[in-house]
Amino acid sequence: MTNCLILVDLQYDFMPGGALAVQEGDRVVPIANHIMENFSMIVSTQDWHPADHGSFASQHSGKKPGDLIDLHGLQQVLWPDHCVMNTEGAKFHKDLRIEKIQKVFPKGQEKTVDSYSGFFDNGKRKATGMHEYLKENGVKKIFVCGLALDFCVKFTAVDAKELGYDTYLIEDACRAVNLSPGDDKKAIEDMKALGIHCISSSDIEKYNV
Ligand code: VGL
Ligand code: ZN
Repeated sequence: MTNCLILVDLQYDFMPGGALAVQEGDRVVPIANHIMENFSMIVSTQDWHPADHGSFASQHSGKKPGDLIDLHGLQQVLWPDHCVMNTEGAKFHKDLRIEKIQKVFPKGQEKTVDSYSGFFDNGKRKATGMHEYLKENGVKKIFVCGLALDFCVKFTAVDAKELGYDTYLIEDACRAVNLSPGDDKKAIEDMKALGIHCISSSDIEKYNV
């Protein structure tokens, strides 16, 4: 049995100064590097959008970031342009030990649908291949950390749990967007209610067995 660490979107646009900055997002990088020491299997997601992605407020006249729209049948929060493929903002933080990542799963390339989870787009229309990959490698237990807690981290953990993995969320190795105050706490409560274990990085060795 193999345990796997999933790093979610540790990219410049989610760091302070980035296009969709998450408060203290950069603090996660050294914590993630430290956690990585405990895993033989590590994968990562990478938010990777075309410049005209439908989740960008810039693509909808009269709309601004934070507005809600219907995007081809799904409710969509509009974001500032971020993580445009092959731009600086889409790169992983330079301090992240990327050489330890076995495989990167890009997501959000299809402009008609957003993709918060590392497993599927938000309409569950297409899979990224991550589930296949983890299955092939005999993974049963998944640990998730990264950015942002209340969007891509949560969606990734929820799908992992639904797909049958024993799922652990490493709370101190995440930071939230918090569009509304308290979204971080709500995300944790929602995940706990689904049976996702929410733990601290200092306890990894207890669970990573
Ligand atoms: C994310 C909003 C839009 C995330 C990605 O990584 O949490 N959030 N795209
Ligand atoms: Zn995005």
